[in-house]
Amino acid sequence: MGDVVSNESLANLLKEERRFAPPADLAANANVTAEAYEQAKADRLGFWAEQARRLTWSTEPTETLDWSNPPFAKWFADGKLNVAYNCVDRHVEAGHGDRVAIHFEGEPGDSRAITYAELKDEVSRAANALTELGVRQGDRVAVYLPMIPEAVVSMLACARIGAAHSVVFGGFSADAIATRVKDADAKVVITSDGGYRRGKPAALKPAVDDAVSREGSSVEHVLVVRRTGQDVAWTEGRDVWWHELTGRQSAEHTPEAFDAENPLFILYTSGTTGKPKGILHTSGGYLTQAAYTHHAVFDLKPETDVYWCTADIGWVTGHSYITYGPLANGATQVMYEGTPDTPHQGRFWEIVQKYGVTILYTAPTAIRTFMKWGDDIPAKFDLSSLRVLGSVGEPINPEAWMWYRKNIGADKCPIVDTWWQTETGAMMISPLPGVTETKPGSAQRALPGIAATVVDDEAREVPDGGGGYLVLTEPWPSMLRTIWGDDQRFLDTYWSRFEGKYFAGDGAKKDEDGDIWLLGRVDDVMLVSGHNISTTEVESALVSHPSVAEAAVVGAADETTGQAIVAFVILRGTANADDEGLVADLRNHVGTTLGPIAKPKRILPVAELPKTRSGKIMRRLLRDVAENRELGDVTTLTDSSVMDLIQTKLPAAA
Ligand code: 6R9
Repeated sequence: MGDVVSNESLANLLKEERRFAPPADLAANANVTAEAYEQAKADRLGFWAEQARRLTWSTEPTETLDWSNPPFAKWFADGKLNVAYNCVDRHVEAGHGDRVAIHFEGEPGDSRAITYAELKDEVSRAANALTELGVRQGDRVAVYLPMIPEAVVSMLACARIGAAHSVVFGGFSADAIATRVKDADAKVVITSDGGYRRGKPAALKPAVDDAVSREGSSVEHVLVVRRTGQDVAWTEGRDVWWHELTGRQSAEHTPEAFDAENPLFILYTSGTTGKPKGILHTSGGYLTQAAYTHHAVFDLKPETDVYWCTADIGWVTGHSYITYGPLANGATQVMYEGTPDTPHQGRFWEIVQKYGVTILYTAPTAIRTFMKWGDDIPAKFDLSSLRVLGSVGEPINPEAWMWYRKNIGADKCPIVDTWWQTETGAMMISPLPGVTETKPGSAQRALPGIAATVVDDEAREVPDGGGGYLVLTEPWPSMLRTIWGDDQRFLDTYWSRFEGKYFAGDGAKKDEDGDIWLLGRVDDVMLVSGHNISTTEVESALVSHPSVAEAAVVGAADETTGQAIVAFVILRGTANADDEGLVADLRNHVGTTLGPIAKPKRILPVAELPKTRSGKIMRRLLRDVAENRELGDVTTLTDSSVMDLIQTKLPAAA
């Protein structure tokens, strides 16, 4: 599967005719206009060299890109900078020390505003603390924390001393921590006693204790933030309280300049098989693109905007669009610890209202959940401060897009559907809010300075209207530099499918205007009676039915058709799961929307779908269920009990 995405089949099942022009006032005052595309096209490297000047360099780079040993890129290689200085100190020096950097909202309702001046002190103390623990430039530090300001402070403290961080999702198990800590050879782990999740304190330190007590662990110290006050086991000599250690440090710390290619972080992506890949990002190029895209795609005005990205810090979205992009740009942002339904289903909208959020960045999975909860919930809050809405993580179904625009964006806010990956480091394909006439469900076109296209099996660029594989055809500043410790796997995974092009692993099509529509991972594409059908399109067709809140579609082995389409659906409030007529109705609805070939063979109503912590549906687990196989690796699931529930739905070999 996956290497057979042909032109005529994948493309153009779904017709979407709706168009939304940018609001006139936004367009008139936009940070970035259509000219940027022209400028970058005329001189791509010159364009990025200019964007690099958004940063403050101790030594200005004279060389933009060194591509002498592709695909191992060096950007701004002879430049030197300190990433934390760029995210914090320089804003204080520019007179913005009193500006709030982070409005922290804890799940239990505690809140804290941290100004740039305070952030500078905290990051400096933490940098001094890590230095006291023996961390040096080039070392690795693992971070296993809830969504609290110390997560951002920890990342910046590492950056400040030139050490690379490796953030591990607070929801992952001891096994996941152990393999990641070992692979990165981390010296220190920063964790907390626990965090608040669904109204209760949830312990974190026991998983770290378990992971670092294993044989051969490289970890010398565990630095523990006190968040919940719950009891923790303590290993003398190894464990250190954050508040004690940072409390006795000086708030002065002179940031040292490091090479642009100094490693900034490693972030592990699970992938579908094999051991997690440690994606390596470096400093100057990464920060340039994170800052530029945050400025351009959200039209950020640091003096007036209140920005909120709802991602977890353990996901790349949290790295680039909570920590690095917004802080490099001097933004004021909201950081929320908990879940969207604690203590009630209007919590997100209450937060938007409380802080006057102007830019909201969230994921399709969250939007579909809000749709399921009902329009009346956001309607109770004042959301009039919002002016730009973002989406990331999965293709956004046109129905969810329309709901987001209408119910959250008052039918006026532009939606920027941003396609990118852990590997790309920053946004690559997205509308620009003051420029693009948006189309529900399309990420549209490569950002200025980025080269993306869609190719067929033979690496030929498909014409407008065609479908195939998404590839990136020119290096970009925030590209991954390698897979930590495994250059060969880096080459094999991304650079060997199509010569000289980066293979993203996503299916995509181009519409008649040349705009790009993402169709999901190529591993998920189904082959039914010789036709490639994208899971995304069948799911979008199902979600466009008034009874369906969410859908996950997989291809299961089938004797006659090769694969048969099996759909798992979550119904909206009033729909009845035992209603035979409804299932027939849904099947016909897909038939009329996409064509008879796309009709699911089976439709199974379920209560929940298996998802990763970043909200992506784990289709391979559903495929295991649909094919009556034992489940594969479930360690990156948010909630593994979901699979038990789904399996009981499925009588063997139905
Ligand atoms: C940022 C992030 C990357 C994969 C990517 C694609 C999917 C992300 C998307 C999208 C369609 C979008 N993806 N954004 N698909 N439209 N706007 O999610 O990184 O966790 O590494 O996932 O997510 O399949 O290849 P990561």
